[in-house]
Amino acid sequence: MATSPVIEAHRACESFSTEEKGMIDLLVSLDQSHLFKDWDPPGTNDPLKRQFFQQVKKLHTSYPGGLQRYVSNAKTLLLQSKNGENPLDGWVPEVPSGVEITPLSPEAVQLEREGLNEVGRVGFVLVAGGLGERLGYSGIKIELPVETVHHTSYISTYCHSIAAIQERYGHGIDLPLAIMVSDDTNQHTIDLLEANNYYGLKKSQVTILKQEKVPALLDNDAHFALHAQYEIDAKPHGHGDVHSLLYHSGTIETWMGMGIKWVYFFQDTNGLAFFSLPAQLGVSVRMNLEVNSMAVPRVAKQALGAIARLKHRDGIRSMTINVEYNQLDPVLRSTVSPEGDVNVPETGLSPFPGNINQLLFAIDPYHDTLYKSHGTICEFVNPKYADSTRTVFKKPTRLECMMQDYAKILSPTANVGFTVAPAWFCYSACKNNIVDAAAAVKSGIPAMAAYTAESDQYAVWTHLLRDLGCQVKTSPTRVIAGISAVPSPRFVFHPSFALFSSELLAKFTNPRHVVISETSTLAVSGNCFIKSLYLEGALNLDSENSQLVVDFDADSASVLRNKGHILVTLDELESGDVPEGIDKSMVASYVVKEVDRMRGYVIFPVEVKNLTVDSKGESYIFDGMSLRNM
Ligand code: UGB
Repeated sequence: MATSPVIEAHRACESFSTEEKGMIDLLVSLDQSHLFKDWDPPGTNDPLKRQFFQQVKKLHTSYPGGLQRYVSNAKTLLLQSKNGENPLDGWVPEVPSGVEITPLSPEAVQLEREGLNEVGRVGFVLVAGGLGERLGYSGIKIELPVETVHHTSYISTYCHSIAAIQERYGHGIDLPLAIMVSDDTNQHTIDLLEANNYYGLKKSQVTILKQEKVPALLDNDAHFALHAQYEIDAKPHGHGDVHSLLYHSGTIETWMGMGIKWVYFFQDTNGLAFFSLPAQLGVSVRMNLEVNSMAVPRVAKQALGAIARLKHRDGIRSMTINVEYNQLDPVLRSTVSPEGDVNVPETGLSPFPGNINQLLFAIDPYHDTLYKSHGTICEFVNPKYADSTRTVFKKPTRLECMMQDYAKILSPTANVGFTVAPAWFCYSACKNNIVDAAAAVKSGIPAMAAYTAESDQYAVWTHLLRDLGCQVKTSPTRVIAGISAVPSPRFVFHPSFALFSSELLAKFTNPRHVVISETSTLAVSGNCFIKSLYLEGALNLDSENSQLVVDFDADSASVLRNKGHILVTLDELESGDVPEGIDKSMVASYVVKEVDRMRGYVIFPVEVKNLTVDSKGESYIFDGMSLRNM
């Protein structure tokens, strides 16, 4: 008679500790005996068996309520999914009303001004545990370059922005940054921070919170999947883990003790994440919001969660929350709109704005809610079924949770709102690989790719400088690998120079005397001021301490002209048929990297004027092509 895998497992581990053997019993009690099939006899592969028990212990202790709770939650949610139950059943979506911001309008300027009084009391939370499967990058996403003139990474942009906020708007508080990582990103993130001296922050300002994974599920009975014989297949549980980590680590309590008043959540690859923060803060202050989500106009079916007002059929309950894009269409069809999520003809946009997961919470109510809920956020499951009876999965699934679903655990009286701004001002993430992005564009959906993210990073300054009165010309839209964007001019402004729109006025002191051609690149870092400048090429200004004033003699007809940067597509690079002005040998010796393949081009610095002022405290005027002491 064949012995059961469980008895075999106990035999296979006869010399193991009571705790390890207890893990066998735990798994058996949860109907997971299949995990012990074909275990080797005692003495064979014992280290692997021990690793297995360590993994089970970690999965058990890191999930609130342990694996019993995980399996029980999974069975409930899988049954609801099998039965086709709509989690939004009983709720009717309505177009929500939030505060719309037109950047640089008098109202937006006023909101930004009010927000700047508060921005020095913000604690920052970067969720960076995701692997970015849609993007398909081999490293961690926060190391990716936001732009490829100086190759500034996302993490560098974020940390230097926080350092700049602290320096310019601080109240003597070392502004804290919590980074949520996962096993996939933890070590790499720490190595990156260490190697770069925490990008202008003190090590003590940065808290790393590691989210743990959850078991992948094979079927509706919540049987765990194996990755290898002695290893459970474990998958990320979603960015919603951030709330329980902030609670259990005591981070929010510590931040309150430091005088922090706001908590700002943002994602790993949005280089525009800080532009709208002051105005968003201004809205929160004015409307006394405990939760304020940043949103952008959204094309119907775009893979952005939609902000909607849901009213329950009971006539009593209502809430303003994020409805994931895959849920919005069905709930609309089954309630108020048989066509589902469609664009309004006049605007070409869905009436439901897109959530960009830049969430601003007032810290006091957040702390109170965390205290009550321990940061546990409602979960969901999204199995892809392989059969019509909805019993076989195409691949193992798992329970997940989302940080924006925090709004669902608030009381109905909580003051929750949102702020909408155009995407050029606050959102251009790098989420999709180049092939999927091109396919999205064909369907009229924004690419959200490396090329568009980089171009939008430059374009935000074009918008702001033009509004100031500078003459900034733009290159025509260019299609590269099926994705269209405006690649230049390129502005690479370090946060030490300028961060928010309202800061530009003091930096460009005579905007009518600033003329930038469509192919130019202007990179500025530190204590620089631009009085007048006629640029047709590339200029790099850098002054750490002393004041560098660029004052082109407006009467002279001279222009700072050089070959600047030249964009070469990978097709041009491969064929050798490169644009005029670039030395073929420079291109021929270039080794194409992964970040180049992600965007479909390389930007070559062919001729760049560099003006770097040392830290001797001298001031310079840049006059035409010469540099002289004041
Ligand atoms: N992340 C983690 O830190 N841990 C995880 O387990 C998973 C992710 P995605 P998603 O703004 O475009 C969200 O995968 O979840 C981090 C919203 O749900 O890029 O598909 C990860 O590192 C959706 O409503 O996005 O979609 C990254 O920083 C929509 O608005 C962040 O979480 C969409 O974002 C987001 O992860 C969007």
